[in-house]
Amino acid sequence: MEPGARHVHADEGQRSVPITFGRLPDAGEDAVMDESAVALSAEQLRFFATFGYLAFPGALLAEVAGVTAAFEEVWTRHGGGHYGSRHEGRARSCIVPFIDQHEHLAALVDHPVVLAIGRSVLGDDFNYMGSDGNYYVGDTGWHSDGWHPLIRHLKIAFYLDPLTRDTGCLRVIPGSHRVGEGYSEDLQRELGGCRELLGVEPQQVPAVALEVTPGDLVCFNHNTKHAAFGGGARRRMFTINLSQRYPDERLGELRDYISGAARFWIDRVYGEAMVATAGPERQRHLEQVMANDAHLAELSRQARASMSEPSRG
Ligand SMILES: O=C(O)CCC(=O)C(=O)O
Repeated sequence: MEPGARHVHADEGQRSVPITFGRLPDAGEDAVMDESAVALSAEQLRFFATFGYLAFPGALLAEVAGVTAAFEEVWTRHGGGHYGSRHEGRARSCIVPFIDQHEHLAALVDHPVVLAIGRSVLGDDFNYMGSDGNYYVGDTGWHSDGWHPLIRHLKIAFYLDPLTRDTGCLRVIPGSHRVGEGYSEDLQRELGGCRELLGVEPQQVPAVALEVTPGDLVCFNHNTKHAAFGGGARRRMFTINLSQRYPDERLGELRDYISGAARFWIDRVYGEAMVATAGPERQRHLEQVMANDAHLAELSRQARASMSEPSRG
């Protein structure tokens, strides 16, 4: 196996077939990059349920060059930084939606690894919930991306530069995603004031540092506490957010979630390339959000009237 590549076992009838992410299988090899056969192992699913994150070293190795070129192309088309201005390295620049802007990046929603994560953790009918592209600057403090007691949301993060614990890699606090449990509720209350309440600097909070090289994927539950410390002024990263499909009686919660996107001044959740290039499988992961984002345009109009620029995150 190539360095960085990783075997994931998928159930194929009675057999458990190792699927190698990160490179195409050799001729005659058992493992075929047939997305319908790829799934996470039972151990990976249990790890994710228990600790709230998973790492996939080398899962996108074969895609790094194309993905990086497309990432830079989207930024160039947007003036190089936030909201059409240059990236000056003083504050995070952010584009939302991101992968939606480029056919090649939009196709990541159809990638076997992304489908495997989505289907295994969230169900075959999971929702694609949008994406951001970033030039991060410096530290990101501890936070959760949501605090969802019932509907599972996850983020897949693609970092395009090598990062270590002290140069801006993602850190996660294992088990912090478990809403309603004493440990995670304590963290929810205490992390914001960790100096006064816990007597430690944010970068000293016990956590796992998910060091990466390009081609690695990291994935975490939105509830999981995460942060990054020591990053430079142009840390390249983009995300894919996925969720369970919302049951009909909770569609109001889905619309509330979608309302949050108004701060990015967007009228629809998805960008043009994402929708225009969607085949039947991708459409399945777009349809629920597309049927529930009609209110976003008016909220974005209001946001444009009250904000000086779209949100940086
Ligand atoms: O890489 C980082 O600085 C943090 C990423 C993050 O907080 C996020 O995507 O929610």
